[in-house]
Amino acid sequence: MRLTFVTTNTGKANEVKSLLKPLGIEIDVRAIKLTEIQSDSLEEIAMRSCEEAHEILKEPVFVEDAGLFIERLNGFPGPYSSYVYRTIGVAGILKLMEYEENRAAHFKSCIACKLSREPPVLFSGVCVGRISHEPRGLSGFGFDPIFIPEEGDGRTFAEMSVEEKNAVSHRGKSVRLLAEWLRLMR
Ligand code: ITT
Repeated sequence: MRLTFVTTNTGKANEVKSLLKPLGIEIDVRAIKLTEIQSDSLEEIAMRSCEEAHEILKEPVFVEDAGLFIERLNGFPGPYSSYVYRTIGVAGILKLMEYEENRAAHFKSCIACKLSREPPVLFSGVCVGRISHEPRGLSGFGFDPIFIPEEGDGRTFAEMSVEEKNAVSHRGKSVRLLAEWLRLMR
């Protein structure tokens, strides 16, 4: 079965490929910009994007919507992470958190996969951690330089290899669930 991952984010695509390849699942990546509906729910955004991707490509597809939720900012930027990253960026988030002692945050990943005419199936993963006081590291993408996962040794995601990040990340968890389900569907 051929499966297409629709994303414009090459960082995401690399992580997903690196997770699925060792499990024998080869994917095609298509950089199609889908309509991102305004919603507080990553699940709803992923479902709608997945339906749209399937309508365009008419083949088995999946999409992923992810976000960074900062406790002290009531879950901001959450579903708006992509926009916030493009506008105020890492520096803007650090500024908002400047005098905050509570730096708790989590990343959430939500995958929607549609193989046939059935509605998309959802898989999600969460990674709990905290916001660093300064950016550290050069790998990864987005907010990786300021996120320190709890299940780690104090390094930010951007100081880890793709494999190290995948072992504990929100995306690692959602993609492993997707892979398990695909195995059952074969
Ligand atoms: P697609 O929708 O085309 O897949 P995107 O980058 O717009 O690409 P999202 O809507 O899911 O993807 O945006 C989530 C944003 O949250 C993303 O642009 C990053 O800035 C941030 N983000 C998500 N996952 C991340 C991760 O693992 N590490 C760092 N930042 C992440």
